[in-house]
Amino acid sequence: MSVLALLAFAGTALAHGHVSSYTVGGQVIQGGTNGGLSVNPRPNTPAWLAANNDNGFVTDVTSPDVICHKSAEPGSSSFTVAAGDTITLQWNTWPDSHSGPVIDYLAPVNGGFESISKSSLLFTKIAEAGLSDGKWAANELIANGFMWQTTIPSSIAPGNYVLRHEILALHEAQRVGGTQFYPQCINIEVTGSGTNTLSDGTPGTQLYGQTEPGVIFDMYNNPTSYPIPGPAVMAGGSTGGGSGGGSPPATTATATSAAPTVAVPTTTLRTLTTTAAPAPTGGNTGGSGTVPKWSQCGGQEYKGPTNCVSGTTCQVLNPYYFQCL
Ligand SMILES: [Cu+2]
Repeated sequence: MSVLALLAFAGTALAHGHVSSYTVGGQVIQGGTNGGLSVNPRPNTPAWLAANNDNGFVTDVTSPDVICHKSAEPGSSSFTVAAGDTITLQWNTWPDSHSGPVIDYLAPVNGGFESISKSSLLFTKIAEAGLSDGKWAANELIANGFMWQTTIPSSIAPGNYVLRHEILALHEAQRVGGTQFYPQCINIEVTGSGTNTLSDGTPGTQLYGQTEPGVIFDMYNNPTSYPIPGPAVMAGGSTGGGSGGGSPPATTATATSAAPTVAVPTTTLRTLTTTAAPAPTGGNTGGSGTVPKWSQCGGQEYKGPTNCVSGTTCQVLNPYYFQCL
C-alpha cells in the first residue's frame, strides 16, 4: 500500500508542467525551466528563469512569486513578435485533473530587460479562456498536445514587453489558498504600427484577490459557467479558446516568409484564432497533401499528412506535436 501511495504521489508531483518552448515566426525559444535558477553561466534567453524546476506552483496571490513564478528573474534577451502575430506556447505536460482557465497578460518594459524590477511591471490582460461548452481551457490545452496560442493584439505599440502566460489549477479552489497559479514569463519586442502602450496595467501582485470569485470556485459541482478572475480583457484582446486548432494558421507562414516583421491582417488572424477547431482540412489536405510551414506533421493520435512543404522538415516538439519548421 505504501509503495502504491508513494507511486501515486510521485506521479502527481511529476505531472505538473512548464512552458518548454515558445514559437513565433519560425523562431523556437526554449522555456526557462530547464535547470531553474541554478544554471551557471546564465543563458542569454528571452524566457524568465525561476525556481520552478520542480514544476511547482504559487498559491499566495500577493507574493512576488505570483508575478513570474517562484523567485523569478528576468530573461536577459527578447524575441521579436509583430503586433497581430500569434505565439505558440508549448507546455511539456499537464495533468487532466488540473482544470482551470488559461490567461495571458502583457506588461510594458521601460529600459533593458535585464534590469526589470518585476514588482514595477504593470500587466494588462490580452486573452482569457475559462469554461466553454463544459470544457476547461486547461483541458483543451491538453487535447491539443499541451499547446496554447496567444495573439498579440494588433493595437499594441512597438516596444519591449513581458508576456505573462498562466494556467490556474482549480482542483482545490473550493478552499481559500487552494488555487494553484502557474505563471510563465518571456520577454518580447513588439513591432508594428500600433499605438496602445498599455500604460494602465495592474501590478502582478494585485491581479487577483485570494477570495475573489474564480479564485474561489467549486469545479466539482458541474458548473456551466466560470467567472475568470483578474482584470478585464483589453479591447481587441481575445476571449475563448487559445488552442487554435493544433497549429498556427498557414496564413502566418505566408505573411512572415517575406519578412518576419510583416503584420498579418487583423481580420484574417482574428477569424482564424477564434475558431477553436483543428486546422482547416483544406489547408492540410488540399492539393498535394503536403503540410505547410508551422503546421502539425505528426505526433500521437495525429492522423493528418506528414510530408512537410519543401524547405521545411518535420520536427518533434513533444510526443504529441511535430511541426514543419
Ligand atoms: Cu497538482
